[in-house]
Amino acid sequence: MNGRDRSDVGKSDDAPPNPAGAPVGRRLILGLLGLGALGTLTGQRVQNTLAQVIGPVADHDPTGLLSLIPLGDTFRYYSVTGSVREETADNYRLNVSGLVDHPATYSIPDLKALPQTSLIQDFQCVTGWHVPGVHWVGVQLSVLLEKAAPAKQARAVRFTSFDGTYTESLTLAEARRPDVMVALEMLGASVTHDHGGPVRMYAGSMYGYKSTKWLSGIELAETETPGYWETRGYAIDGIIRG
Ligand SMILES: Nc1nc2c(c(=O)[nH]1)N[C@H]1C(S)=C(S)[C@@H](COP(=O)(O)O)O[C@H]1N2
Ligand SMILES: [Mo]
Repeated sequence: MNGRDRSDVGKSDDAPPNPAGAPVGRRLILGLLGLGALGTLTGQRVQNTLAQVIGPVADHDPTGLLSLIPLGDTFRYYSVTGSVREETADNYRLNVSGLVDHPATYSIPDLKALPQTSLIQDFQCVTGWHVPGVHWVGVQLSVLLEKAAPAKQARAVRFTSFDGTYTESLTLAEARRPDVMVALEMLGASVTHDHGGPVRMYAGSMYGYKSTKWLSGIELAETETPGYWETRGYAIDGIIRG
């Protein structure tokens, strides 16, 4: 990585006083290169939390540029794969399997026939950007779990993506939180392809990497399996604290 480690976090400018006066431009650039600049832009609290939870900073924005570019409170597009096939509302299917009494396959109309939950809640990526007050509509994961009837030994829920690569997990207890949903709508419309549509996870109260896009499978298991980013250093517990 680019010299950012825990020891850099939170220091906005650790250069010693220079009586001759360092050129402002150089000092500014040095500051921006340090992660401290992110702390200034997004709040020390976020920065500290990030340092505790993640340690080395967010590799899905290795240059830090996506977060630093002042795009305002908007989503940044992320995919760990080059291109993802388009699933239409007609051919989309979601499989619920694993340690359950009632495995099932849901089409979009099947999901829409279930009770819909509407939620207004923030989205927060570990790289620093966040979108306040996003409107989400979908089916609470707890509703699907109830229908699936998890076996006694089931303690975790694993998610797969039809991008063929991304995976995630939640504990069964996390999966049952009321703000964890299989989202069909976000930002006032059907979830777009770029946002992981037609169906993505929204794991509220957790960092964005827990919210699997292009959701294809939900599998009950005895244990969590470290997901794509978790095998690359992220905490398996993605709950936002502080
Ligand atoms: N399949 C898949 N899901 C994913 C990701 C990804 O790369 N692939 N990135 C995660 C991360 S780190 C974030 S912050 C959000 C980004 O959602 P967005 O692309 O709608 O902004 O999706 C999460 N889910
Ligand atoms: Mo993220």
